[in-house]
Amino acid sequence: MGCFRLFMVVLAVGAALDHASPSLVLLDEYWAPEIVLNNVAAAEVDTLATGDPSQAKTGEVSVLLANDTGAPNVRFRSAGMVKLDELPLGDTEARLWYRTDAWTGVWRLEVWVYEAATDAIPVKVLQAWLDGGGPEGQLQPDDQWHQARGLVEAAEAYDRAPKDMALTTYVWLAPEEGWDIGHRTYVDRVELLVFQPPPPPAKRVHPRPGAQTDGPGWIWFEGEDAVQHRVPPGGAWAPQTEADQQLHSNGQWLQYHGGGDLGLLWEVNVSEAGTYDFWCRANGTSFSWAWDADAFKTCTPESPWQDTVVLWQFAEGEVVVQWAPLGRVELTAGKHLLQVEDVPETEGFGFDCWLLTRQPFTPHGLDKPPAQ
Ligand SMILES: [Ca+2]
Ligand SMILES: [Ca+2]
Repeated sequence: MGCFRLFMVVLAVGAALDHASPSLVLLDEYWAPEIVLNNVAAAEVDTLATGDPSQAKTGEVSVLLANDTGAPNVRFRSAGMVKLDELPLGDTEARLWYRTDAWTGVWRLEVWVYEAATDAIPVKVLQAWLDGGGPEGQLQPDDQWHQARGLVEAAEAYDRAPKDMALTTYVWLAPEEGWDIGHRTYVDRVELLVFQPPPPPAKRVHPRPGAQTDGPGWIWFEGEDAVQHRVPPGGAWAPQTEADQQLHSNGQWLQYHGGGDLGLLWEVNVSEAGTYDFWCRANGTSFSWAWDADAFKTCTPESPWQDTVVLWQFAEGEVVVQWAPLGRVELTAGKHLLQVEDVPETEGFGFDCWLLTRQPFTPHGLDKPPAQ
């Protein structure tokens, strides 16, 4: 183990910190030193008995490790069970709280497990070099509580250990440096934190101006396939992840948040003249629309929006996408223009898709009317 390795570990941890999930606590309120080496004295500390709550960082109990010579080297029996397949390598961090008056070594935290079918004695499956926050990962000897952290990697028995069963666990604190420094060092809450990788980001959806999907008696077209619009690029309500995109027809909508004089225009090619029910899937906003040279009609948040899907929730509200029936429209065969104006200037809007149908239609998310 060298400084380079420790440095890499610290870098990787910093990059992953934003996506931590709840942790698996291995040691906190029960400390049972089992193997004690290198002249360390190890004793559970019950702060209710000592009367000094500062001797524990979490709860009431910690452990005190003390050396006059040697180094703090101790294996604990752990109350926490571990399932290795819940601790993905590269996405799991080991953490512990420490408070030392003088020890400036570096600890390697090892996780040992016991599984009788595999080995007759506990074996080492995981390890992490802990960055104590001092120079080159050393502990900080200021007698204050600090957290030491390190990414977990496989140790020698990892490959043969069962991955899908809960295993009796041991935690070994092994000193890497810092020999023959007299010290008193408290340790509390040893835990493993699993990072969740960031969700897959949204993929680019390229506009196809004038595109439409024709079924028997219906025409479906996407908001984002407008033939013209006065909507700036970007916009705060664009889907950010693949999961966001799955809530939008064609993975996108034409949206914006804040801005004046915005307008939108779609074109459809009607193959069969007739009377169509006209539906809009949007965010429940107000807007005016007109087919060709017809008079503008108005949709408002009070219109009968339905089939609501919540896209994002914020402290001050939520963004939804939902369907609204906009009445009937008589269309001849051939090309027709749908014009939308009067979208809100200060509140956001988003148009996901439109439907013209001569079939009965009950909105259900992204479901198009039957193909037959
Ligand atoms: Ca504790
Ligand atoms: Ca869409």
